[in-house]
Amino acid sequence: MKTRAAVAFEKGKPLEIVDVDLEGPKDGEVLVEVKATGICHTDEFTLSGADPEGLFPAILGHEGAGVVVDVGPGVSSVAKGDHVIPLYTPECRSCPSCLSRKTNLCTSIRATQGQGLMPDGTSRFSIDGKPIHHYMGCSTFSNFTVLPEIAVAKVRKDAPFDKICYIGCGVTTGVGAVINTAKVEPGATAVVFGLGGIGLNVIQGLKLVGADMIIGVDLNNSKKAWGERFGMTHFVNPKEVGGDLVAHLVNMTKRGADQIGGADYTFDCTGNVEVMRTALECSHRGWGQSIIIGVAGAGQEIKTRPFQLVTGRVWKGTAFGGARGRTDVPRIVDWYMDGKIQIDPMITHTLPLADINKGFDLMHAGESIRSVVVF
Ligand code: NAD
Ligand code: 022
Ligand code: ZN
Repeated sequence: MKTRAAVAFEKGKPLEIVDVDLEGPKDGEVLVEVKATGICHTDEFTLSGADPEGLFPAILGHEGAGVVVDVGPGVSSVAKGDHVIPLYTPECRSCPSCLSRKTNLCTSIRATQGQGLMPDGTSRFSIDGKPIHHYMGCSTFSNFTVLPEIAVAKVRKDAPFDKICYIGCGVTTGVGAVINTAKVEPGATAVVFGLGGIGLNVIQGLKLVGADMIIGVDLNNSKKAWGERFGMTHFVNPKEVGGDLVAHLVNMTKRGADQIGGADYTFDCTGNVEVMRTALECSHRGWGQSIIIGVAGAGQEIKTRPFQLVTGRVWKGTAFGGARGRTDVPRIVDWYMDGKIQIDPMITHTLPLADINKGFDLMHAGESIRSVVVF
């Protein structure tokens, strides 16, 4: 069949909207009509050429929602007509990682996914017989895409595609980092660095679990109102802090008889390695946990003095909020439909596929929290 898609032919060039050939689903695969897709930083990172593992030509996009329109042989967990969210972190429930219960990083199709291919080692997309790479196993910048059955989460049918697509990355990453990775408890103190599409979801996750003090840190003062909307209790602009940012944050979080200070949990949502150090060091002596969510540029390194860890601080990282997609994503859709979490206000722009490059421009300019393409 043919599908309309935004193709990344070369690094650093705008996407081109063209008709692409798409082969039907093979064993264990499903054909999905993508109804909406968010535009996320990783798409831009890959398109720019900064991602050393980026492959071209490719159909980018990893934050989608749509409807199953066909299934290949052997597919049993979803059927035609089901509403699904593609998963860049699949959940096979049978690989050593899934069985370990210690990680969400399923390994069953990892190698081929990283090569931009389906699990059988081939691509379903082509133009004039030349293959086009898949991207993060999703390729949601296409009206139709093929996915492994283990890489879709079946969700309720009354949820709007143009909102729940954001659960395919940003919402689950932010809320999941709080619930699955940090396991924040009610009454906790937290600092969130970077109040973009991820940090705001960390904030609403913290509010959801009943954190007491939620400090947001951003260089951009316009983010104060954004943070407050989702539960932030205090805002800090590092440019307006005279002196040391760590000392300032530790001072703000002083509690109890010993007045030591430091947050129970801190989150990096910037991808900046200096910020990651600050985030670790402003967490509480003895038990503070700092969660790295931001993806740093290729070759970047983090550092701190070992004393920071010897005195009990913990550095952790998280991919897709530690979520097991097929199990956890449908629950997050329910939370949204039940009004427990917000999505609508974070979707600042909605565009047709033809304007997808404008969505990248808005992200560049810092004018959007999330842009969503509706097919
Ligand atoms: P964004 O650009 O919308 O937001 C980043 C925010 O950080 C902006 O508000 C910016 O003003 C602020 N900022 C930048 N430098 C800062 C500094 N030095 N101090 C304080 N604030 C600063 O980005 P986003 O969509 O929220 O994504 C954030 C990061 O999360 C990216 O690196 C992205 O790749 C990553 N991410 C990771 C995962 C995962 O699974 N680990 C998933 C999705 C996104
Ligand atoms: C999504 N991300 C950033 C913005 N939107 C993002 C990027 C990378 C990861 C997670 C989220 C990530 C963390 C750890 C890994 N990845 C490796 C997982 C593994 O090796 O099992 C990651 C993922 C997918 C791909 C590359 C890296 C890919 O499909 N190319 C989950
Ligand atoms: Zn993303």
